[in-house]
Parts: sequence; structure tokens; C-alpha cells
Amino acid sequence: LPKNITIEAEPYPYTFPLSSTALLLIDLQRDFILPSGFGDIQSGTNLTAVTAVVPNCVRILQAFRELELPIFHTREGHLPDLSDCPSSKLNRQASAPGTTHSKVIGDPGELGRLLVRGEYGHDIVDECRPKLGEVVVDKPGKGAFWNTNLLEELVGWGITHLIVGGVTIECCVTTTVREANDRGFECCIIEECAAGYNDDFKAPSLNMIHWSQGLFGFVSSLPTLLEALT
Ligand code: TIU
Repeated sequence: LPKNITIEAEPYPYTFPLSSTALLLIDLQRDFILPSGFGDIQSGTNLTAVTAVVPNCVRILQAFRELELPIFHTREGHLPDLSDCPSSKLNRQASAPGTTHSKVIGDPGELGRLLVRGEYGHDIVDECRPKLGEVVVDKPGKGAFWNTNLLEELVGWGITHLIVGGVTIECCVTTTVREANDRGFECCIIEECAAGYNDDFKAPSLNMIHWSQGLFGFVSSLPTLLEALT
């Protein structure tokens, strides 16, 4: 493979150096993907799209593993005493009009305490389970840079470019890409590898990333990326 790879993308072709590009997979956790998880409870059950990204993320994982490129996984969750959970995040749920459930972060659910570190639901789905040598970053927020060591990890690995997938597009994926852009990383979201709970949000979420000459980054497709990496 050439040192620099260029793939078709919105808003214009995305060039990334193989020597300093990582895969960043956001929050592919049981709590966001499986029935009875936090996302299912909170979003009112539309798991079709988030379920469909799992096999696509497996394909991108396989490609990066074969080339021995760096892989970073994130998990959203909190300490058992919730001392790292911002009040803006904890308090928002049960009192909202139209809410049909009373569960909040930390409550017991069928997959364990919701969004609590160490619980079954907090961990990454079996299909995308991190392998030895891959970095797992635990984050208390939506953005993966806030109150984590992700920046230090990426700088330590010499990373300049991020290929991004995960869930959910409207929340943690695009928040993280916006944070990454402010820190100088060139990001490209792979559209088949990112999804959320409201199908109407996907296109505007991606459009806002690449709008205006790539305001926050690029968007490309899985076949395009896989073809370039093989
Ligand atoms: N609620 C929701 O859509 N998502 C999150 O809270 N976290 C992630 O997006 N991972």
C-alpha cells in the first residue's frame, strides 16, 4: 500500500497517512445496542440502525487488524457511586414530558446497572470486542476527549488522522469528532459504521460534519475505505 491513501469522501477526497492513522470506534456497548440496554430504555426502542452497524464495524476492524494499524475503542459509563456523572446528565431524564420510563443512569436493568463501569451492559458487544494491544478509553461524557486520556494516548501513538465509527451518530460520535477537530485531528466518519436511534438525524448529523469545506471533517463509505485498504 502507498504511504498516503486518498479516498473519495464528502466534501472532497480524504488523504490519510498509514503511519499516523487510527480507527476510533465509539461506544459499541451492549447498553447502546442490545434490547433492554440504556439506549433501548431511553430512546424508546429503535435499535435497527445501531444493530446494523455492528457487522460493518467488524469489517473495518478486520481491515485495520490485518494492516496492524492502531485501534481505539471508547466506552461511556460511570463509577459505581456516579461521582463522575455530571448533574446535567443525571438529572435530565425522569422529569421530561412524554418520558415513558423512570430509569436513570445507575439504576438496575436487565444488563446490569445502566451505564455503570464493570457491568455487563457497559462492555463492548462480543462481535467488536477489543483485542490485546488495542486501546480502550472509558469516558464519562458524550465527547471522548472530556475527562479522559484519549488526547494523550493519540499524541503518544503519533496519530494525526482518525477513521471514525460507532454509536450514536447524533450524540457521542459527532460530539467526539467535533472535539477531535478542535484538537487538530483530521477525521473521517464511515457512514455505514455509524448510526443512532432516530433515523431522521443521521443525514443532518453527517452533513453538519462535512458542510462548509469540511467544517469538522469528512464522510466516506465502507466499500470505498475497504477497497483502498486491500
Ligand atoms: N443517548 C444517546 O443517544 N447516546 C448516548 O448517550 N451515548 C452515545 O451516543 N454513545
